[in-house]
Amino acid sequence: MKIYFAGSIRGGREDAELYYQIIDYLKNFGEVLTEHIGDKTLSAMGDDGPTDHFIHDRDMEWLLAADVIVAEVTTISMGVGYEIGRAVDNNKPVLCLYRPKEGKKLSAMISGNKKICVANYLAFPEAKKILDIYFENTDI
Ligand code: 6IA
Repeated sequence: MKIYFAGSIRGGREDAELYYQIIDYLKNFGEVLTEHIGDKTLSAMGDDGPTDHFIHDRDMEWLLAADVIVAEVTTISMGVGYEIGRAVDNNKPVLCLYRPKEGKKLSAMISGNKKICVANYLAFPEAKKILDIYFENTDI
């Protein structure tokens, strides 16, 4: 199974360590196409390499090749929101992992979309359980 993991880059890298852990765990279920999202050396500038056109086209190719999209959506990221929208448009199953915070609410465009599965959690151990249940019960 091909898994596209989406997480904030230019939206902020404060959860980079968590992305790394989730990606590592996702490898139990299939091939993760986007391992670089968990690269702790990657800064919020996220442009230390290819051009933006290259990044967009390559990521879209991976997204369209993926069987499932798993997104960590706590850190607000325009790119992650865009990827989720494109995934839904292309009938890909989408699981969003979200850590609720006092005074913050997930975008209604994500939580209000019936085609998107949103799971709230507090920390990585709980995210692992969510992934176990999701991949056990989802017919992908
Ligand atoms: O708006 P954001 O930058 O936060 O969007 C993050 C999302 O867009 C991620 O889920 C990625 O799939 C995608 N994305 C944005 N920038 C990059 C990127 N930058 N590389 C790969 N995917 C990206 C260059 C880093 C590279 C040199 C390792």
